[in-house]
Amino acid sequence: MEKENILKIEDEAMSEISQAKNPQEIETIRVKYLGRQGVLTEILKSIKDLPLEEKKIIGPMANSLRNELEEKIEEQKNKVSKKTSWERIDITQPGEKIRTGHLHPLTIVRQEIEEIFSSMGFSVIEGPEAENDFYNFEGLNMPPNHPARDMHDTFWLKAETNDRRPKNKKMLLRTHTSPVQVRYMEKNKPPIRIICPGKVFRYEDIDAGHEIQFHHLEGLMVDKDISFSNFKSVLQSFFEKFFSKNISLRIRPSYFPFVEPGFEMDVTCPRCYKKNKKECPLCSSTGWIEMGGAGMVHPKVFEMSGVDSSDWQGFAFGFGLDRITMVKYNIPDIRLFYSGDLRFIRQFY
Ligand code: FA5
Repeated sequence: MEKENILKIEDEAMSEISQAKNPQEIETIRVKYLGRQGVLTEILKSIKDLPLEEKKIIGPMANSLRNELEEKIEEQKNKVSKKTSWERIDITQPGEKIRTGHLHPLTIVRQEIEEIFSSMGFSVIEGPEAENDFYNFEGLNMPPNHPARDMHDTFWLKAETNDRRPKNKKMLLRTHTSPVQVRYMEKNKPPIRIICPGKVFRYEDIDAGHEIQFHHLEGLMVDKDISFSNFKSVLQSFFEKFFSKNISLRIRPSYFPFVEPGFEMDVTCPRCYKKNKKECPLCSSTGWIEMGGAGMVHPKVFEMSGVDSSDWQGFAFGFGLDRITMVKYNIPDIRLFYSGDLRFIRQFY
């Protein structure tokens, strides 16, 4: 009889405890079963009066039920108690690193270049990305149907410009940052020392070295008696500071309609400089990397921008910002810059 009674108490007590919703309800149940006059306490008290055979069975059963109920009560108390979040924090655990935002590698390099040129007296000037035909082509000595336009695979826009000069009224996404020199010379008299960084667009096949949207950095210096040696000296100083090592600059003759003479600039490959050139994937083992174009400003460009070329001379240059960043950090593929892949971006903290 006592045995069935204990099993019944066990069923009821366990079910009541697991349904209790707050510490007060749990306490009421505890008192009901385990309090001084609790149901189980009364049974425990009466064990001493039982016959020996029954004592042997009921004693351990009642004692073990008391332990079980105490455990179950503790468990339920933890479940329903509303601990604040800081009470649940294990302060012995190592902290989690908080990630902060940071600059994109192209922005880091752009700022670095701007600082170097600023230290040489150049100002940073920006221009519009949606340009008209005059500034992107005509004003740079590329009238309509000029064959050099073929070198720039152009994204034409549907909009038309209201600028009265271009014979071709169409607008386009600028294919280089050279239009900014024309805009600047129209409004500012020499002497001029500017750099013009920014996005440019070309309708080209995309591969490891080419994108349809990339960045150029243009430079223009106009003053009295400016010669090719000034150009070479400014660029040589820039490349040495930028790559923080002894870099040689190589100038090759080339053609751009807005300069005369025109050049192409190469720098010694920073990866295999003074090492074994045979195994360098960056410069295809030539030891030189093409950085961009340059030249002495064409008298026609001066004329169209309102600058008297008999008084003033100047040089201009333009290189790929993406390209120079790839060389500096040994980045094998231009597409990584625009991939949004955090594993790549996070290397530039
Ligand atoms: C020009 O765009 C001239 N405006 C540069 C210039 C300025 C010459 C002033 C003379 C005086 P070019 O088309 O070569 O030049 O482009 C310059 C650089 O941009 C190239 O040397 C290369 O480094 C980079 N470049 C060209 N096309 C791409 C492309 N699709 N993706 C990434 N970089 C490119």
